[in-house]
Amino acid sequence: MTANATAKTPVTLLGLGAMGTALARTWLAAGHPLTVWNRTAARTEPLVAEGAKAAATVADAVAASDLLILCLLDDTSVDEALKDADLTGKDLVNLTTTTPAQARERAAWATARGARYLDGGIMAVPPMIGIPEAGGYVFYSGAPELFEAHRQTLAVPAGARFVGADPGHAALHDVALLSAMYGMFAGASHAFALIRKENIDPAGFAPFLTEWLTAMAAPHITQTADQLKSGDYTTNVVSNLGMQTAAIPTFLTTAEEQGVTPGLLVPYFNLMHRRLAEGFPSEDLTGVVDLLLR
Ligand code: FVH
Repeated sequence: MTANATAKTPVTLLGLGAMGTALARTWLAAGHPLTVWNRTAARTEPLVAEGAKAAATVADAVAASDLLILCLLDDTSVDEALKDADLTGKDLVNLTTTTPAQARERAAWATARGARYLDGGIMAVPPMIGIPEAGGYVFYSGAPELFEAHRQTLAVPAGARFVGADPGHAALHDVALLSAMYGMFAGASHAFALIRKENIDPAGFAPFLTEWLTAMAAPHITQTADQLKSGDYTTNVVSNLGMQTAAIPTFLTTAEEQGVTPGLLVPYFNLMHRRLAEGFPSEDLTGVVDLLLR
């Protein structure tokens, strides 16, 4: 072990899937003493060759460091991995994707076992880990003092963004952003389907789609946030609900002409119609947000 390594916080990482392995390599490269455990032990071998210690059991892994980082498949795998572990005095950082309620339950579960708890939601795919210019980061929430204590270590693989003391908020931010992403992917799928049977090169069409979505995204998101905060959905409206709803038949008829099901868009259009019918033609699309709340 080098002098540099002794100065860095020892880390134990449980879970060496695609993401766990990418995370592990960054802590090794940064000189952190790293102990790894994985259910399928063979996955530890490449990392051992790069300088990690492999723990044969979860108990050995937990005993090796005060800072334990989990990157497992789901909440059930966390249960299975840690069911017999003694977590007294440990700092637990759980990067496993969960729901906000699961994160809150896990925080209470960890506290009852004598551990401090921080939850994380990873906003990156494995190739972005350890590459600052790729823009990946991790949302953290839970004990603020725990985040501060480990901020530097946590920032090694990707940016670290703390979003509050409620342990469910990292998961909530994570799922909210991913849900928006899937909505955008749905729109892009519909657009590609519309041109699919024509003599239009998808690769030539792609930059138009990217440019349009990029130009629309920031103003729409900022405006929605401002209007939700003020409660006035008619401020600074550029394209009002009445006008936008009037264009819906064009979108539906074009889909029919192109032999494309409008199924991905119809639920959104229905909410626009509903808000219009409730008497808000001068609003932006922000009223749809309220209609989504049950
Ligand atoms: N990969 C990605 O693109 C996304 C990016 C955003 C964040 N997610 C979340 O990160 C968690 C881990 O994802 P992953 O990519 O590493 O997933 P896998 O490659 O499938 O590896 C899964 C690991 O979990 C272990 N595991 C599964 N079940 C159990 C269990 N019952 N007990 C103990 N360990 C378990 C599995 O072990 P093994 O199959 O190798 O034995 C892997 O180590 C995840 O929450 C993503 O949503 C990734």
